[in-house]
Amino acid sequence: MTHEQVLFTYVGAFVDELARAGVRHVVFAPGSRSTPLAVMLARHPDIRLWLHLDERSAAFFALGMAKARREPVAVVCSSGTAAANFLPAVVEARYARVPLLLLTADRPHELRDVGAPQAIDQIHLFGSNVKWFVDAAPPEATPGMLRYARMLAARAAATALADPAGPVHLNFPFREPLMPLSPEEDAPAEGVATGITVSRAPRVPDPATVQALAKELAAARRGLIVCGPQTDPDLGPAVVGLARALGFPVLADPLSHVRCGPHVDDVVLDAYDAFLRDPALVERLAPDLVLRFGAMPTSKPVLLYLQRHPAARHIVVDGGDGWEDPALLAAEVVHASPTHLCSALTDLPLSQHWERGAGGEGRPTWLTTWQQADRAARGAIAQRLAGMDELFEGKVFAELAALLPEGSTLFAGNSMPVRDLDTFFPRSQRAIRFLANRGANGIDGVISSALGAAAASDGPLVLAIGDISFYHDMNGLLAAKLHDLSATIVLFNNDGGGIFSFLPQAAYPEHFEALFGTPHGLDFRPVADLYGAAYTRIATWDAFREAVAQGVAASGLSIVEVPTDRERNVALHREMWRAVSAALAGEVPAWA
Ligand SMILES: Cc1ncc(C[n+]2csc(CCOP(=O)(O)OP(=O)(O)O)c2C)c(N)n1
Ligand SMILES: [Mg+2]
Repeated sequence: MTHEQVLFTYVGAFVDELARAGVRHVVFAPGSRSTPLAVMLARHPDIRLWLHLDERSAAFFALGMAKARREPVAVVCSSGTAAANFLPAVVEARYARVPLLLLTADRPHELRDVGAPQAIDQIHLFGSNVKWFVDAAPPEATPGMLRYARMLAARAAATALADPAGPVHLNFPFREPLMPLSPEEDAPAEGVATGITVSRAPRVPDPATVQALAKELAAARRGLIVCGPQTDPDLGPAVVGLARALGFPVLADPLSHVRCGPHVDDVVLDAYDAFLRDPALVERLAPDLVLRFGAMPTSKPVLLYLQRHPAARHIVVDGGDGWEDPALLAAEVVHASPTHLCSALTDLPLSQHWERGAGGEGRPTWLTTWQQADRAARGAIAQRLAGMDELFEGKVFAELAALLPEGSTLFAGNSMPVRDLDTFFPRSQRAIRFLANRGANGIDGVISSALGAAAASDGPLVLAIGDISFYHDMNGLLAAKLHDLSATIVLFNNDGGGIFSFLPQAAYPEHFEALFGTPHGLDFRPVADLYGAAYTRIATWDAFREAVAQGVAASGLSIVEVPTDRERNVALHREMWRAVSAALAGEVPAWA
């Protein structure tokens, strides 16, 4: 065999096994060293290649796709700083548990650390942020080495998916010449047809664990379920079934996939971020047991509330062997699939305990108190928003709740959008999916992640993003133009970092604008022109509704700019919380 035949046969076996392992989408940033991977991926009938020109955006685009599809998505690049640009997305994938495959091309061993061009140390480039790193063996086309190439692909995909999911890095040393062969020149495919199957099963809890937990839950009088960011769409129905059986309220972060969908009923609470700011209520709602699923919720008041009641028995359920307990409150960690655990518990006769035995002040009162607080808070917010003509960032999410059709995805940027989503988007039986980059909470790569999710979604996608986050990833907009993607971007333009006005830093005006507020004065309209997007800067709510409805219905990219003022935004939020407190004082009964 010629050098090229060896190279392309080896890479062909790897790519074919990648497809067999379920990798359907690969994002690709151009370069010479990655030619064998690029050519063999482009040739594979079951793989779709998505070109992106900027590696940082490419990796975030792949992350968004992998997040939305809940399957491994690969991203390919050349050697050198190209590979280094993957790092921010790798970090996010690590902490958000996203199965991302990093395929980097490298110089062969003899050209490392000897001053060769575009050669950097790519060994363990992403450090402890990846679940598995392999510096692949140089290509050979013996049957044994072709089986090795297949093993790499099968194992990389399986490792990325294994709970907790995360990124895997394969580094490929390729020796020149790298010119592709035409398919007719391919070497005979020796050993290429034999694939590897990796079986994967959720961690089904054993009956003894379920029984022991059922006993604890049945004994609790003031139990609470907290659902934070996680991606299993089946958790919603399972957790609501359990909450019903137990008479426990469910605090449902939008990113838990529990807040919206046909499973939703009145045990699902959505206004906790507002009513748990009320100190009297935080005291009154003392739990004796907390059952947590997913990551810690975005809401700071929820975290403070949980920390205020450390005596409650905290049980954290994790489907892998992760440890989601930033408040260090867990008394028990259950490593079992949350959905399976909820179903197994619900199958037991849990509710009999409290319905018959708990007495006059049993769980129904506890649940009702939470529900009343939730209703009062949501009512106060809705009332205040209804009469509001001025543009307020929080109101955008209440408007989107009414505007978004069934099957939509709402991607929320970090900083204020993800928080306002939590506070202002009410629960609903409509299937709306919420996504965000909450692994590492970066304001980078958000546009690319959202467009990756758009490329992987059937329904419409709306991205709600702040101006600095938008600026950070303007390069990401190119994906929409290159791949004819449809998305609507709601751009909150408060000319700077609005979140900092909520923080103690705001009390030091002499440095505040220069160090935290950071106004940039950018007009984003020409950016829309550059990337061929429709652009509307709205001034009224009617204009907002019209622009979003149009964006959602149209194909292509639409940007809807909502101009707001940072200081006024804080004042309006505080007014909202005061209105909630006033409503609570009138409506929630005292409960011993
Ligand atoms: C990559 C990265 N750099 C910096 C930060 C720190 N940071 C958090 S929020 C924020 C400002 C975000 O401003 P914008 O996107 O306009 O949202 P707003 O605060 O106005 O809602 C910054 C700089 C971060 N989270 N990630
Ligand atoms: Mg801003």
